[in-house]
Amino acid sequence: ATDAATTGYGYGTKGDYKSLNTYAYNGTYYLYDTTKNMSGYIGTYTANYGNSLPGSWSVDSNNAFTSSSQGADVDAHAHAGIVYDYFLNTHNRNSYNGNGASIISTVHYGSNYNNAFWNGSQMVYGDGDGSLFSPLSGSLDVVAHELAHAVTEYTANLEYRNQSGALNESFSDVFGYFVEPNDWDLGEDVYTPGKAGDALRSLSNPERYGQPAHMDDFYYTSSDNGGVHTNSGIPNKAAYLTIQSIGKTKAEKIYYRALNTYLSKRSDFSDARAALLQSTADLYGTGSDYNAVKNAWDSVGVY
Ligand code: ASN
Ligand code: ZN
Ligand code: CA
Repeated sequence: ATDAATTGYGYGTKGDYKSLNTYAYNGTYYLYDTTKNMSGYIGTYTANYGNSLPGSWSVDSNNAFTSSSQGADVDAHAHAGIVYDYFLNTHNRNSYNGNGASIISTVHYGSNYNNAFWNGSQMVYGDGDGSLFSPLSGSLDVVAHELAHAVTEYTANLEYRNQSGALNESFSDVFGYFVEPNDWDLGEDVYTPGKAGDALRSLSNPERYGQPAHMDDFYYTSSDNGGVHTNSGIPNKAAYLTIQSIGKTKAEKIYYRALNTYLSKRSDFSDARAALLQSTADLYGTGSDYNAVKNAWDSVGVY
């Protein structure tokens, strides 16, 4: 019987060809990537349109994951690898726990499910209803957003409510940008597949999607854990202004250091400003970069 890491291929939800790290076992091929330098592995499962987690391994009989129903599996597996590589190569962080933990994804969760989430142990992706969303693993920035929630949980552990929750959301969006920096939008690849040019959120223009971009417009609500997906627009806009000013290469180091070193459970927007300023000072001194970060947070009314 064969029992070995191997390379397969498949097509993503958009029909794009992707090489896949798979594993052959007794004549079946698994979306099971053992090629990373981690104690764990990257594994992709399917819930088969139900709600049990993790579900069953995503497998194929000939290592060609080419059927249209396998597109979500292919994308989740390949995108998880890309996000893993990003944190290792850019931040020297080995998986979300910094210690090589396995990265598990489940696709085909539920029926017409218009969301994706980190459940504290793994990532979960719906297929969308085909109108509001296409299969959510098809978006690299969505996958990065969800895995960044895991990184946040193991670092600052920002409490998922009110301002700390909006920061938690914002760091996930900002890492979504850092992993896929081709535009300022989040989720554009899977949001309203029948409509071009829109997205779930925007870092550069939060207002376009109903989010505030300044403390004057902070949204007080008891829903969504105190508006965590709304008020994230404020720190998102500060991140956009920072990146515009000092560039991605410095900004991503600053954001990671703030999350990993300075922020904690109850941190609020003011604490984020202070944490990012301290991180900037540590890494790049108190000159023009420091002033750019200060100006960004001044612009959104957070002091
Ligand atoms: N997709 C959402 C998110 O990651 C799910 C949630 O509300 N937690 O923020
Ligand atoms: Zn989120
Ligand atoms: Ca994007």
